[in-house]
This record gives sequence, C-alpha cells and structure tokens, in this order.
Amino acid sequence: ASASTHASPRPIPADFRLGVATAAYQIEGATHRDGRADSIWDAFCRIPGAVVGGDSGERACEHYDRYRDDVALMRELGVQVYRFSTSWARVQPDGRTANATGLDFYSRLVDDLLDAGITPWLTLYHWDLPQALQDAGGWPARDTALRFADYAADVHAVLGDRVTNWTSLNEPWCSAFLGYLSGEHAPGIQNPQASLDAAHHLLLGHGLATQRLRALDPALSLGITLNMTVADPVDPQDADDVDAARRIDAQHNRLFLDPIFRGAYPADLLADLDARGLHLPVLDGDLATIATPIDALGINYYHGDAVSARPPAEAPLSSAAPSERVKLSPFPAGEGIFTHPRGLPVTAMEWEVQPEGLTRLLVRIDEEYARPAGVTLYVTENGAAYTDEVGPDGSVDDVERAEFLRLHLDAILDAIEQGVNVKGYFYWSLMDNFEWAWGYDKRFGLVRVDYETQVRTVKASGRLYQAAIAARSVPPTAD
Ligand code: GBH
Repeated sequence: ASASTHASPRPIPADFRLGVATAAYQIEGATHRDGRADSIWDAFCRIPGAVVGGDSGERACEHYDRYRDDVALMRELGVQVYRFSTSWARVQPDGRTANATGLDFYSRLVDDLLDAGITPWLTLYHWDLPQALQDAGGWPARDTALRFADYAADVHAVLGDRVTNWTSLNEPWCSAFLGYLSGEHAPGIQNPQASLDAAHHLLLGHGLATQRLRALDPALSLGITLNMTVADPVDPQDADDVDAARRIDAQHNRLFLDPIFRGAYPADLLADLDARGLHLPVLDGDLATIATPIDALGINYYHGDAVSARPPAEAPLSSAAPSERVKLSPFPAGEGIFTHPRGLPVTAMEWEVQPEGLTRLLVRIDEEYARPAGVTLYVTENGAAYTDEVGPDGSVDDVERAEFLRLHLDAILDAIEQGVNVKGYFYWSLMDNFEWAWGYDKRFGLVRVDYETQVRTVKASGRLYQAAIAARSVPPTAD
C-alpha cells in the first residue's frame, strides 16, 4: 500500500495552512460599477463563439455585493487563508490612474477577512488586463510590464498595511499562450511571436513589481504562481517520446522557473525557438530583474501529461473549450506532440485524476529550484469540475470531488514526508464560478452557486474539507 492508503486519520502539520482560492473576474460581477472599465475578458466574452453559452463575468457570483456572505461562508468552513485577486480594471480603469472607489472594495474585503480570522493572500494579476492597455499593445508590448509595477504600487498604497502575502501573476503560461497563441483565452490573439513577447514581458512585469513592493516594504512575503505539469514520455525507451516530454517541460515549466530562479532562459528551449524563427525579446538587465529574489512559489496543479511523438490509439483527451476560433496548439515549439490517455479517471474537463503527479512535482521543484533559493512552496490551486447532481432537498453529494480533495491532500503529505518545504493548500475553488472559455458550464466549487437565485449551498466536498480543517487531519481512505 502507498503512503496515501491509511485506515486512520492522517495528521496535517500544525504550520501547514488550509485555504481556498478564487479570482476577481470569475466571481465579482459588477463589471461596470464604481468606475470599473473593460478588461480584456469583458471584450473577449463579446466575441461570438469565444465562450461556451455566450456567457460572461458580468454577474458571475455577484461577489462584489455579496462578499460579506462569502467571507461568512469561509469562516463557517474554517478556512485559514483566502487567495483572491484584485481586478486591475477596477483599480486602474485606464491602466494608469488609481480609482479610489474600486480600491475601497478590496479594502472592505480585507477588513472583513481579518475580522473573520482569515489571512488574505492577494494575487495582483489573474488574467484581467485593462482593455485600454490591450489597445496599447497588451503583454506583447514592453510598456505593459512597467504599467504592472505601477499598478502593484497603487494596490499596496491601500492594502499594504493589512496584507503581507503578495503574488504578482497567476499562471503567466496561460496569459501568454492561451491568450496570444491558441486564442482560447482573452485577448484571443493567435500569433506565436506575440505569445513569446507576452511571456517575457509578463516575467519582466513580475520582476519589476517584486522590486517595487520590496522597496515599499521589505517585510512583505512576495511570490508568483505558476501552473505546472508533469510531462512523462509514453515510452521512456523511445527517444522521440522523451524529446516530446522535454519540450513540454521546457515550454510549460522551465520557461518560467529558470529565469525566476536562475536568471536565464533554458538553453534547449532557446534552441527549439530559434529553429522555428522565434525568440524571447530580452534586453540587457531584464534577466536580473526577473530573478529578483522571492519568498514564495505558488504551484497550481491539476494533472500531468503522458506525451508521445505518435498519436494515441484511443480517443484523445480534449481539454480546450469547444470554439471554432481555436486551431493552434498553445505550444510554440510543440508540433508533433500528442497527449495519451492513461486510463485514469477523468473530471468533467477531461483532465486525468493523477495525485501522485503532485507529489513528484513538489519533490522536483523543491529540490531543483525552491530549496536552494530559500523559497517556500504553496499549492495555490488544485481542484476538479464534476457534473454535480442536485438532490431533491437541494444538497449536492459530490463524492468524486470529495475523494479528489482527499487524494491530493494525501499527495501533499507524501511530499512533506519526503522533506519538501510546502506550507499551504488552496482548493480551487471556494464556489462555482465563471470558468473562462467554458463559461458557467463547468463547476469547481466546494460550494454550489445557483446562478438564478445566487443561493450558495455547501457541497459534500465542502463538508469534508471543513471536517479535515477542524480535525487537522486527512480522513481515512474509504475501502
Ligand atoms: C486555473 O488554470 C486557473 O488559474 C483558474 O482561474 C481556473 O478556473 C482553474 O484553473 C480551472 O480551470 O496542455 O493545452 O492541454 C488552469 C490551467 C492550464 C490547466 C492548461 C489545464 C491544459 C493545457 N490549465 N491545462 S493543455
């Protein structure tokens, strides 16, 4: 039996923090209130066929008006930390000028969290660039990185006295390659070189914002959140499969990890790009800026990928939203790479449930990057969508999500037993919300949201998490 099979509750270390995560555009609604202007997502949602069902974040969970109830819900669940993001277009509607009314919303939210005994964990950028800055070139334009550092300073001016944990970007891989290459995400551009320009300027923005915040207050805990995969070759004896896994690892993980932790882009990736006439627009000094020391690395883990140079015999997994617009893969040097299903259970996103991948990922990132830099790891997202059935009494008995959560908590404890310095877990998400290109079609919440009435109902998975937090242990394996 693996360490993850246990007949009695498995203790969670006392200094390990248990929380939940959300993001501004996915929950707030009120997209045009109190001075907020369009973000790239407001504009993207208006493109016919871009989002399933023609959905948008215009109302979402109405969190802007219901945040007090949502904080009360988190308090009931007993969560210790809450990871949320500020909307750049609410804070600086034109991408430059601070909007006091928009900032006041986050000030009230933070006060409420602190009153509830919940530590706020703030992300500055979860994909909602002000449309005004996209009109000026977006992330492919170098100036956007400078604008991002100014935005960080404006948020700090209002929240810096109460928020200590700051994350610059959420998943810059998605912003660059889903936003500017496959076009599945806003702003829906499909241009390989633009996606690499965006990746570099996102990293530069991270470095500049980190320097700015550090100068404003050296005591802050600063970091970034990356979405990472564990790429395994389908046939480890096949050189082409091994190379496919190397290329996915380079473009998904090391493109971001190496400049942040080692001040250099990976040589193999640069060669792959060069062979395709592509490059990263690095100017003198950029790599030193990007390598500005951080305190925390957030890892978002959903699943790994078994990759091959040959197409699978079985039907392939499809993770992109069904849009006529999306034709290119999000990997600029990823042609001829196929993901094979492994026969594992899959979620409603067709993502494989692979908790041991999280253990391996944590061990590797801790060993190769975080520990040598004195950086602490946090699992800042992990979660699953399922087609929840609502019972006659309104309850949601989401046994699969509850088991998903249990398995991944166990996977983290396995990593801790192997000596990994990981200090927190944030389930994605507190509640069902706007799932980007999938609209409201996919539900990740521990809490169900009825989008007609906005009524919130804690699911069975939420009750399992509540019990685990209260007992400070992972419940035993069902047999
Ligand atoms: C996160 O992104 C987001 O931060 C969050 O806002 C979102 O709601 C949540 O996850 C659920 O989707 O190799 O082309 O098949 C998820 C990141 C990155 C995970 C792409 C799946 C598949 C890419 N995703 N990945 S591909």
